[in-house]
Amino acid sequence: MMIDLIGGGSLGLLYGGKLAAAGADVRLWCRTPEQAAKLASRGITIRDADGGTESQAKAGSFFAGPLEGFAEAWTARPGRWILLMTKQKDTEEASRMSAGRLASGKRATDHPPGVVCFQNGYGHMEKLEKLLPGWPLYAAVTTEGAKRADACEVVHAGAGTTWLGPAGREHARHMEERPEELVQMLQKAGFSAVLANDIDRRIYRKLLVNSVINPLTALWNVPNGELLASSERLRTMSMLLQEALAVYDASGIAWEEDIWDQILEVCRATAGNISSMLKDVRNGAETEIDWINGAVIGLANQAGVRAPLHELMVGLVKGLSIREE
Ligand code: KPL
Repeated sequence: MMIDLIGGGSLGLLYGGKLAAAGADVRLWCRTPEQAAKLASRGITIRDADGGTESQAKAGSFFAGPLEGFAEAWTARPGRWILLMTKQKDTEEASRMSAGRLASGKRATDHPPGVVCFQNGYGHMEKLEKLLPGWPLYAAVTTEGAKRADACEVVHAGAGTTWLGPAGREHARHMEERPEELVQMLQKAGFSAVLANDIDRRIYRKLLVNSVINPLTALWNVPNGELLASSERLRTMSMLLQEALAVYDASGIAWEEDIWDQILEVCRATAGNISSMLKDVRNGAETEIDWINGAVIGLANQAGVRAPLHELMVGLVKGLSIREE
């Protein structure tokens, strides 16, 4: 099964490495030609949390190339699946760059490829639907923990589950892509992967978790578990959650009664971890705040209500990124 995987970050290396090691025909597209060259000569090493080798995709067992080459290579030899593992902004840019060529390539194939988005938050899928009209879009939610060590090496910090399911209004038109085969391939590669018919619900639930944990860990500069350290912190978290739940109610989006306990459980289970947003702030990288708390604000706007605390989070976290530069 040919899989084009876009993004040479922690998830791209983890999935690309394990899929290639399991025999999938992987093409890994990364932002810089330098990383692509290193991957082509060194392969991918996946380490376990103790530093041992969990698995390895040898050089030559997969293709690695710079993202500019993707659309041309895909048109010449279309793959079955495109897994998008870049940040939201890069995903939109890559899709915009490639959309025209991919669309002409798609017309030439019998089986339109499925596109799977692994990004946090909400909002990028709608943009993708517009850029790739009629493409079968999938969303994936994963709890895999991975940390990139260098261009070719990733630490698999914690095994999780990957849920994958059809998303987007256009989806029903194409069912030929057989997502169960991709799920089986992921399972063969050692992932706990599940085909979900309720992926929207999972995305909305993850949005609640991320919209509370991520900005606050970034602002307070603490690992996830430290959010539980004082009643003031818990109160701030609860206020953010209540505001998001009111937005969901106004938007007709269902939420689970025990969502507060779920958020506390994520803090406990990932107590020593640095959230992705804090990591970005510390690295001086652009954060996902527009797709997380910004997504809550977007839903509020659509429903004609306000979400001032989430607006405050966006303003403060963006201020943080600027200060770090
Ligand atoms: O998804 C996460 C993130 O950091 O983006 C959580 C669940 C908060 C774990 O760190």
